[in-house]
Amino acid sequence: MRSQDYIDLEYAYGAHNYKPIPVVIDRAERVWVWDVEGKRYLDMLSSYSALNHGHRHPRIIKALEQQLQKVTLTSRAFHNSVLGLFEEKLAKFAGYDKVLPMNTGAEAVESALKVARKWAYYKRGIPMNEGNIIVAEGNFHGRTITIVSFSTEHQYRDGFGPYTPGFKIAPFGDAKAVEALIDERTLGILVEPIQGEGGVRVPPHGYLAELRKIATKHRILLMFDEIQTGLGRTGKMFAWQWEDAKPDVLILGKALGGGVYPVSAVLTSNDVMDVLKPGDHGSTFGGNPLAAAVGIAAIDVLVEEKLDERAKVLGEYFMDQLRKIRSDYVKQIRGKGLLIGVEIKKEFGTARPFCEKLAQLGILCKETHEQVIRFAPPLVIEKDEIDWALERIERVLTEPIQVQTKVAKLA
Ligand code: IF1
Repeated sequence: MRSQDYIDLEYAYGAHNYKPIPVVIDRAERVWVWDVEGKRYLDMLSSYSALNHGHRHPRIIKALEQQLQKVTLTSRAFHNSVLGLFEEKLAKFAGYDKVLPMNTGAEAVESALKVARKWAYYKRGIPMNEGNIIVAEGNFHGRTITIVSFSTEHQYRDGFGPYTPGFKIAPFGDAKAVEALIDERTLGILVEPIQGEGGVRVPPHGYLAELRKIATKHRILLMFDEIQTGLGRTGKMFAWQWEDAKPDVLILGKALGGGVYPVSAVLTSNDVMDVLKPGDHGSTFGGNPLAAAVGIAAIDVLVEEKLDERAKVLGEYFMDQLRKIRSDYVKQIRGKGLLIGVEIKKEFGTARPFCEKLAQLGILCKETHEQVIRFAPPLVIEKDEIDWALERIERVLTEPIQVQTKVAKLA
């Protein structure tokens, strides 16, 4: 079968909820992937930052293979011989008392919202079922009905109502606007330290620290969704460390599974997590032995290979080199560590054609919010591989491009 055959099958039998770049990946190793025709590509999306360790990291594969020979799934009806080890490692690594192990990012966000609400009603004296949480305009926290209920992106909400109440929207990056929205029923603030899907939007320095002060002052929970920014991606193990703004609730996912398995978690204090009593919350796969084994290896590799430091040094280099490219198309280059966005001026159409051209030259990346090319390679990338990419990126950003405006939405 050829690439097109696989594409046709997905079109014939799969939901059309994505418009993928027409590349059919068949094999992957570290930062490289090969399509079914054997063409090689440099992965600069990392499955939206779930592949910080690169594809099939040997230590993570080894941990997975060893656990596969023992036990894969037990449910939480019983204990297993890996979960406690993972929870201890993760809690100490991130600096929290307790871990709530889940699977996908959206599940972890939903779980954090439940724990925060329960804490508000049972420990903070907010009237039962009356609490509200302040979120940011341009947020992305997943695709469940509650989460899209507070999305500001029309397409993510359209047709999925009625919506879950109890959320207020503040402009991203403006701490004073957040404080102005706090009322006697506000129980928390939920933001991404950097908005990934929002277009790699980095808030003004001091925003996170300001939110930390405001949450402390009003005795409400500061919750950071670090599903995309966490685990080394921005040049620190956690993006909050850029401002020393440690949240009350930290939400992790994606790379916590080492690029081989869905692993997510909510981390917080005993005081907050203790509101959960047996039976209050759960998940068939949450905290399963395979997830725990992979999670342990993912943390070990992050620490021992200093992936956060690599992201900082290589990200600064990558961004500096990108800024040296003289391109009429580029409006702004922004980001932190190896989470980088190249914004294309609207008069030159959307970022999509640039991503398609980059794919033809062997680079896999994806547009976000129409105008932004997102570069987020695995944190194990080497400098010479970034140089290999820069040559091609410079070509695409300086050669004539077929201007493609936003495709008219179906009526
Ligand atoms: C899609 C976006 C990225 C996330 C943050 C929670 C989740 C995500 C900060 C939910 C997931 C993924 C989802 C995927 C594409 C991708 C994405 F474009 F959608 F927004 F990365 F920016 N918090 N992001 O980034 O985690 O349930 O997916 O495990 O839905 O298209 P999940």
